[in-house]
Amino acid sequence: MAMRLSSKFSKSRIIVIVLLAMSLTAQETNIAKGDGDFACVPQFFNASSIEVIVGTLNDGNLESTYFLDGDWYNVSEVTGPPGLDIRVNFTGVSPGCGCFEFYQRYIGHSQHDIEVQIWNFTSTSWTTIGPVFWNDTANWDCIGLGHHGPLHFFKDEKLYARFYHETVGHPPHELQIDRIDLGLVQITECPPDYSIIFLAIGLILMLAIAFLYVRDK
Ligand SMILES: [Ca+2]
Repeated sequence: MAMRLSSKFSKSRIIVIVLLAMSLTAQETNIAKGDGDFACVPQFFNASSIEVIVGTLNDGNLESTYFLDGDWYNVSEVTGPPGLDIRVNFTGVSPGCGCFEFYQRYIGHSQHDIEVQIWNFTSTSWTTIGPVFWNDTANWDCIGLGHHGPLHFFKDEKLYARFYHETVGHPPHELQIDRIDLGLVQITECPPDYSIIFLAIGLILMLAIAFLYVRDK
């Protein structure tokens, strides 16, 4: 039988069958990666609380951070150190990949910056994920939580963030924030990886085509 199979198949026919099987597996591999209509769609969470630990609250409240509407949460630095400490807590969030994003304007100084930090439940310490630089023009910042699912940032569906000016502050400096949210792709809701299943289907189809070809000859 093996001799008969090899004698009946030209190289070009074998290549066509193999390409067909590879095409099937490649299509599903793309789906598993999250392309197209099957992509993981991020969820956006508003903060559940915001509190000035260090600094002077000039204007705004929690609701000010819900919408991009010109209603700003506005805090001035103090001499410190630290010069500023604003806690932003999220509840009802499950571990996932994503970013902490906010629309802000930092009226400060080019040599000052504020760090965005997330509470690490594993090390029980703050982890710096990125800076907020001085800028006169409001802009979006989206600071990633990590590439592989930062599970240590989540506990009991909670995540704690803070804006922190570690060094001495300057009272005329202000951090103004119009919107804050946490954008997450929930790991458990991503499409399963069907690659292995479709690889098997592709191989079975290839063998079936080969069988029919030999039988009909
Ligand atoms: Ca607002």
